[in-house]
Order: sequence, then structure tokens, then C-alpha cells
Amino acid sequence: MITLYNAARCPYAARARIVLAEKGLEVETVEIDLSDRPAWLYEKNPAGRVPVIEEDGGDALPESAVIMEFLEERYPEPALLPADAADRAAVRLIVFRDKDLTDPYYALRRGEEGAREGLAAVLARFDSMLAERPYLGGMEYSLADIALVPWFLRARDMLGVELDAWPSLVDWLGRLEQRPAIAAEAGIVAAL
Ligand SMILES: N[C@@H](CCC(=O)N[C@@H](CS)C(=O)NCC(=O)O)C(=O)O
Repeated sequence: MITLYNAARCPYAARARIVLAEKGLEVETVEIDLSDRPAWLYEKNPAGRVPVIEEDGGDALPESAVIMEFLEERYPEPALLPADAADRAAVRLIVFRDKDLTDPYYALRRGEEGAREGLAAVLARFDSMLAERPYLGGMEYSLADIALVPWFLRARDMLGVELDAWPSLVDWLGRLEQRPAIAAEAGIVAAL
């Protein structure tokens, strides 16, 4: 059994939720109120942030990118990283550069001047990328898609970003939302 210290609104926690769901793992979810977080959370993650996961008898593990990789190694099926080392590196590069998307997303959420245009430029880049290949990491659905889709869902459904100008991006999101793990996340976003 795995325990997930979670916050529904958190896109980083969404990464862990999606990987756990894709792997069909049994999870006990502990919802953390980030505006009044328990002191013990700092023992599990000195940064006081979610997500954190814990296996029975194991150490607490924070940091969503590390959690995704850990779950992939511990529970390799179904695979969420490609077989080839160069293809894996391409996936990891997208995760490593997540700020390409998250920085303009948070700029818009903070209401910064010019942020909507800044995010639009980034969405156009992702659209061009997805015109060339079906998934962010290449030919297969992978941790690259899982790592970034939480912000795309929130941009569309919470910040009112109209995606119609980027058809390859819309198609990709539609493909992803056919997966129960992503549809569940879209449901969480709709309920926020
Ligand atoms: N680098 C961390 C970021 C996690 C993060 O920022 N979580 C937010 C919620 S979305 C949080 O716990 N914020 C509380 C705080 O910063 O005090 C990860 O990838 O897991």
C-alpha cells in the first residue's frame, strides 16, 4: 500500500495521482490543507510541500518528478518511459524543462501584464511539437505527457485559456482525456 499526501488543487500532486492510477496501484490518500498544513508534513518533506508518497515501512519521498521516476522503476508495468535510452532522455528533458510551461502559466495566474500573450507563445510551440508527433515524448504516451498535462488542464478549465487556435494541442489533450487516469484528473480540476 502506498500513501499519497495530496492536495486536489496541486498540479505537482496530479503527476503522482496520474502515475499511481496508470499503474493501477492501491493508494491511501491523505488530503493536506495547504493553508493550514500539519506540522508533521515537514518531517516528511522539509519544504512542507505536497506531493509526498510513502510505501509501507518506507521513507517519505517528496518531489513529483522523482516520485514519477520512482514509481516507474518500482512498478515498471505498464511502462511510462520508452525502451530506448535516447527516447527516455527526450522524455526526461521535457520534464526537466517544465518551467517552459509552468512559468508562463503562473504569470497568468498572478495576473501579470502580457502573461496571456506569453502563455499563448508557449502553447504555439507545444502545438508545433505535437503536429510532428502524437505525444510530447514521441510516439508513445509517457511521463512527459503526465508531467505537463496538469497545467494544460488547469489553463483550459480554470484560467479560461481558449485552446482552439492550437489544433494539435487540442487533439493531444483529447487523446489523453480518453485515458481514465487523465479523465479522473480532469474531473478533479472541474470540481475545484
Ligand atoms: N517541486 C515540487 C513542487 C511542489 C509544490 O510546489 N507543491 C505546492 C502545491 S501545488 C505546495 O505544496 N505548496 C505549499 C508551499 O509552497 O508552501 C514538486 O515537484 O513536487
